[in-house]
Amino acid sequence: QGHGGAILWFTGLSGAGKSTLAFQLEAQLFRRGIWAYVLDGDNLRHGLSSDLGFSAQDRRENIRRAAEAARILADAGSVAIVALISPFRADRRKAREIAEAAGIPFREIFVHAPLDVCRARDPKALYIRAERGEISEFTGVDSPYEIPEAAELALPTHELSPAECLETLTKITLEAIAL
Ligand code: GGZ
Repeated sequence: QGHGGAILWFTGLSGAGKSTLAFQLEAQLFRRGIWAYVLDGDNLRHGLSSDLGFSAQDRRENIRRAAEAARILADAGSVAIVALISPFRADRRKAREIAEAAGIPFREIFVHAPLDVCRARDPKALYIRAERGEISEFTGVDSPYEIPEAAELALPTHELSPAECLETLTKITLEAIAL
C-alpha cells in the first residue's frame, strides 16, 4: 500500500503562484494519505541557502541544494514539491539529472502567468522595489527567466482556477508515484 517518492519541480516568476499551489497540493496529497513536503525558495533562503544571493552562480547553487534535499526526501518515500523560480534551463536540467541518476521520477511544472499579471499581484511589493532599483537582479526586471522547453506540464494561473490547477497536479503526482 506504500508509495514511492517523486520530485515535482515548480518553476516560474515571482508571483506566478508556485508557493500557493505547492502548499495546496501538499495538503491535498496529505488528505489522500500521501507523504509530501514542500521545499519553497523563500523558506530555503532563510536556512539551507541563507548564505546565497541572486547572482546566476548563487541561484545555481541554491537549485543544486534544493535538488539534493528533494532527492533525500524522495529517497525516504515522500513526494518532494520544490517551488523555486529556477530561471535557468541548465540549472533545471541539472536538478532533473540529480533525480534521474537516483532513479527518482522528476516532473517539471511551469507555473506561468505573464509578467504584468505577476507584477499586478506583487504580494510583497518586490516588483515595485526592483523597478525603483531597491532590489537588484530581480527575475523579470533585471535578471532573465528562460521559458521551459522540457516541462511535463504548464499551468497558466491567469487562465485556470486554483481548483483546476490542483486537479491536474494531483493527477500528475499520482501518475509519477504510480498509484
Ligand atoms: C528573484 C527574489 C529576489 C531577486 C528576493 N530575484 O516571490 P518570493 O520573493 O516570495 O520568492 C522569491 C524568492 C526567490 O528565491 P528562489 O530561491 O526561488 O530563486 S532562485 O530559484 O532563482 O534561486 C522572491 C525573493 O526570493 N527574491 N530577491 N533578486 N527573487
